[in-house]
Amino acid sequence: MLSAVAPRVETLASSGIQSIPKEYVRPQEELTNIGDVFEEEKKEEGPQVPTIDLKDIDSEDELVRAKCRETLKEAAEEWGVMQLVNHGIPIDLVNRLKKAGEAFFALPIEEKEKYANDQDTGNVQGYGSKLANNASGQREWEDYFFHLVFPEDKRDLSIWPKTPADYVEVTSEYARQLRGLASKIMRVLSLGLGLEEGRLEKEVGGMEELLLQMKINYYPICPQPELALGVEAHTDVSSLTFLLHNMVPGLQLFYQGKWVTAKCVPDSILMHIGDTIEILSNGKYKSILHRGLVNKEKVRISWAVFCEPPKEKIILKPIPELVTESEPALFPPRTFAQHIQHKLFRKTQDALLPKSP
Ligand SMILES: O=C(O)CCC(=O)C(=O)O
Ligand SMILES: [Fe+2]
Repeated sequence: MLSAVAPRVETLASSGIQSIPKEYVRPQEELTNIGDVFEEEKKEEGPQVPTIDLKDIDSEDELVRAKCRETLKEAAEEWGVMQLVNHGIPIDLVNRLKKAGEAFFALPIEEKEKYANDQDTGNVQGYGSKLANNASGQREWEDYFFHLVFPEDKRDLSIWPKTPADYVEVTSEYARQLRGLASKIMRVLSLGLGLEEGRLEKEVGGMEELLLQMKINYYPICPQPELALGVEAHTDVSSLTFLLHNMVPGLQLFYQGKWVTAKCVPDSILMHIGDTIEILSNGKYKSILHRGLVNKEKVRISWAVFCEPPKEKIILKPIPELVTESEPALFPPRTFAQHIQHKLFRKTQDALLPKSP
């Protein structure tokens, strides 16, 4: 049995190694499609992640409003991911949030270790590095800080960073504002399915039960970025995920059989439709496969907020009104916890299957 204490990728990265340990090297099939992320980001040809302007989402003018909402709905159906601009969250607040996260990660590793989580005892909140999750021992090139940020009465402020001093205030305010944006988006997505505007919000637990979990992903510089991934390919299990980053490219989306690199759009928030809404919408809205590349020049940091339904209280399944004879339910009923288990199980099974030549 391997020790459960994961080494910090930051420690490895700053040790001056020229080649990365084999646990970080992706399998052969994957290595063929990992390119230089700066080159990839420059590419103008081919499909691009849609940018959705939310300026008119609540316009008094019915036609203007409808047009804005339609573009959001179409992007959710076609891509399941989009860059939101004019999202209503003050840019100054976003910048303060990023500064706070950067200041925390700028602390010496020993300081950050005081916040280390303990995955063995189920203490998932805090500073950590992902343990290898299958028999092959495969690892990702990142460290992270993970904690619940909303609803406020479910937070455990004792594990939040005490440095910088404004971390709690700024992160709390961002979470509050993001919770409002999530409601707004879910109203539009509900109407887009021909449902009452409050329906998706209710299906995922409403103000009391929908949990906002923040994960600050810290991707150190990597001496062999063509061999590693910051985050391996996955879909988010959340209802919605909101993502900020420090303007260093890395995120790729698997669209129409190809990896598309997300451009860095100033003052935007990238939003994913997660599995939860894909299931509720019976596949009408997509949860897109994505991954993160690393590079050898710049540290990348991203702030993901996963809006998650409660683990056990809600059974997720396609909303009955959306299931018809010609469009049967594409997903069996499962709790959120069961859904996560099911994905893990499938992944383990896949890892056990012999690889095709
Ligand atoms: O860092 C990124 O851009 C993506 C991170 C991600 O997909 C995740 O944390 O689920
Ligand atoms: Fe993700």
